[in-house]
Amino acid sequence: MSTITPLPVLTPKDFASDQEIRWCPRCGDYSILAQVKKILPTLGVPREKFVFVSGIGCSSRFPYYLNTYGVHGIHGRAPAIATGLKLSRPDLQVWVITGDGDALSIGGNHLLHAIRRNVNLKILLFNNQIYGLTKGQYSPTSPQGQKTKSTPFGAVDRPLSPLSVAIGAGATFAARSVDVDIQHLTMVLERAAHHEGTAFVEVYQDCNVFNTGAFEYASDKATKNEHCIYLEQGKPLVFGKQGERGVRLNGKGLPEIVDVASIASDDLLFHDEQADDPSHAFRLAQMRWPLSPEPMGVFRAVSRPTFDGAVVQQVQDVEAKLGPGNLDELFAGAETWEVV
Ligand SMILES: Cc1ncc(C[n+]2csc(CCOP(=O)(O)OP(=O)(O)O)c2C)c(N)n1
Ligand code: SF4
Repeated sequence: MSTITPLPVLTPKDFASDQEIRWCPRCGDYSILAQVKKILPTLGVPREKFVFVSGIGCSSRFPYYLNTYGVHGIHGRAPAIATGLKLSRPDLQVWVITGDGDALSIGGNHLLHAIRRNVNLKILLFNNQIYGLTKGQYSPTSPQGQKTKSTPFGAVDRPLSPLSVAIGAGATFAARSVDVDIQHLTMVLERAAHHEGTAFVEVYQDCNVFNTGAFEYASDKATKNEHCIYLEQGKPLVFGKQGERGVRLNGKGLPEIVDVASIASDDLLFHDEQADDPSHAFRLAQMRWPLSPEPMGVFRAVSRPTFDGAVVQQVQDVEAKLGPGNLDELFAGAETWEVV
């Protein structure tokens, strides 16, 4: 007779490490860490199966502060390191923590390919629209005109939208939340944690030292409903204190703002995160404050085969047909040469 030993019941405290936290007081990173610690014990995954992989930046110090396995990696390379880890140890739940500079400047290439391949990773991009660790240079998400240490007269180039990049690369899960919007962030993190494939989450994060207040429009409880559309599957896109304003598509297929009372409710744009075609999600990702109300929540959640699943399957199929491979034979095989 076999006995099943139940997993110990863990709490957020069990996921706190003994490391001294080096973020500035009131940095938005604290709130994100607290919400991640809150959801980890609820996932039914043994603590030793979690790995947090990061690059370089303030946000990338995250793995030190969790009592899980972790890798503080190389600048921009966290998605590549995490891909290798997930391929060699499919039993692990692998999270990537990155910043807007880490993921989209030096790491743009690596981020794209992890998403394109649909590697089973949860990628959290802390977007503070600035390089925090190196003391306030502009980043690929800094708005045009922003004055920073490296753009003293204002940034002249146009910023990237992380969600547009992710959806353009074929993200099977793409979402956005805000560091201090605790309930919303918790919901988004839980959804990401349960997604099979790359779950890409942009978290607006206040760098209160070098770019404070950048996301006040989305974090101020009193006014955020007037600036943000909280996406719900199958529901119309509405916003405003009482949901009195909404979005519909005009004759050119572009979103326009309408008074909900003035049109038939069927004419509003309805959210479909499961749409096979990514156009709807991409259109939402293009809606950015202050030009338009900004969507928050899950933009896209579709099911596709994962890269790691496909590779593991391929190895099994080939081994079943040809037997296990032999690395020594491969290295000493006919197709080698000597450099003299
Ligand atoms: C190869 C290399 N190039 C540049 C740097 C300098 N550097 C460290 S962190 C960073 C940017 C971090 O910005 P972001 O990812 O937005 O993180 P934050 O500190 O804002 O959380 C840069 C350019 C580095 N450490 N290594
Ligand atoms: S510099 Fe900014 S991002 Fe870095 S720890 Fe301080 S407040 Fe946070």
